[in-house]
Amino acid sequence: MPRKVKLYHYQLPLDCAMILRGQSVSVREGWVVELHENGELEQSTELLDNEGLKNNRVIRIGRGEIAPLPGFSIETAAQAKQQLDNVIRHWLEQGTVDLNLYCPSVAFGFSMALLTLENRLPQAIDCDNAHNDSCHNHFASAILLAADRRLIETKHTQLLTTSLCKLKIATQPTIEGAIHDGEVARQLLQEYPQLRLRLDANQRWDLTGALAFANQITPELRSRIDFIEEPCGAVSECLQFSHQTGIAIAWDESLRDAEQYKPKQGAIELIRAASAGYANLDAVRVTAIVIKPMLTGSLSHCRHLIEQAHQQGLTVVISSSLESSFGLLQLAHLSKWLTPDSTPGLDTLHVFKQQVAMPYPGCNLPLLALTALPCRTYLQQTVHKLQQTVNKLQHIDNKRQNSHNQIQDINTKQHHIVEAYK
Ligand code: OSB
Ligand code: MG
Repeated sequence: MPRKVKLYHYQLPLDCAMILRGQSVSVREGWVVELHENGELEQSTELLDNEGLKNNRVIRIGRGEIAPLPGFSIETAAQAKQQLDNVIRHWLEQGTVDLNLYCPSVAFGFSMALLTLENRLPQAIDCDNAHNDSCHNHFASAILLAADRRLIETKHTQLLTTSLCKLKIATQPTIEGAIHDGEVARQLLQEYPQLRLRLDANQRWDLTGALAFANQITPELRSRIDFIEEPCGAVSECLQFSHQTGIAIAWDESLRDAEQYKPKQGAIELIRAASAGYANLDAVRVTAIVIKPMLTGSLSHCRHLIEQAHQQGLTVVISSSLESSFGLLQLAHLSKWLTPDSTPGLDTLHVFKQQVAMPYPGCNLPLLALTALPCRTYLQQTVHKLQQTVNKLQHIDNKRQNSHNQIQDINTKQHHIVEAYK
């Protein structure tokens, strides 16, 4: 059963440069891995247009995206690429891989490729018409807002009918910045009475800053804040913040920090502690976790965390790590499948100028086909070697045929000479 892999490389210029944890990023780099394998003839199998059916065999394909995010991923793009080469070679030779051995982006992207190869990603949302409204609803994501009044004004019409959005706060980690962001959050809640907010401070405040923010928001308005992600730099400060303000908090970075500190246990311990409560601090509410699969690891690892969180009664939000439209679409399907009651955080396509491989419903950016990307093909070594041997044999056979012809030539000439002397 020969296998083959294609690896597409993208480098997408961003609409404008972004500062990610102090790193300026103007080009988003990533890969789409495409696994090919011969399979049984099956109705639902995705077929390749011309190559799909060869000698009555079906070639199944599966795809996943690998895009470590600068400033957030523990691996660099170069490290991910090297691991990708390794995992691809291993899969070609063995047909199986142990994804625990690889960095999060490679483990996640490859696991999605394996999942779709097996046709096991439920496409609950069948969407032929990207502009169909009901379809668009299925892809609902929390609208992403920066705490900037002018930018928020441009979304006024959308905000009138939206029930949930995510406000990024703490871009200026000063007390003045915190007060400013608190005012913006308060105005949003006052102006749009149907709106609930998720807030995200990305660990940028200390407790004083976070409290200065909360002070701008009255207790009635606070009840429409679903949670604030990572208000402070330290877990203990986040807990203090919730204790003192009654505002619920959600873990995102802290889950990965805990995992780094205590592999295979740290994240689970933080999740379990959320519902067990904190003995010395009453009224602390940790109500949600955010999972960014690209930063977390294989699908089975993500699923394990999701199950644990659900068991503790926590909300799980699947969230973007600035994937291309292709990766975001897979995340939308994953969210519909694994966290059906929770709106994912996937409103990040606006940072791009193009989409890749698959258009995201409701997004009008031009589409870059996979075939337009630089691509490397990997073949199974055994097949490759066999092919080389066949080539060599053919070469020898050609030579034998040549010698045979020459001998025949000589024989013919000899015959002529003998005839001439008769
Ligand atoms: O801070 O959660 C973040 C995207 C890339 C890197 C970091 C973050 C994000 C998002 C994604 O905010 C959007 C979302 O979660 O709604
Ligand atoms: Mg965040």
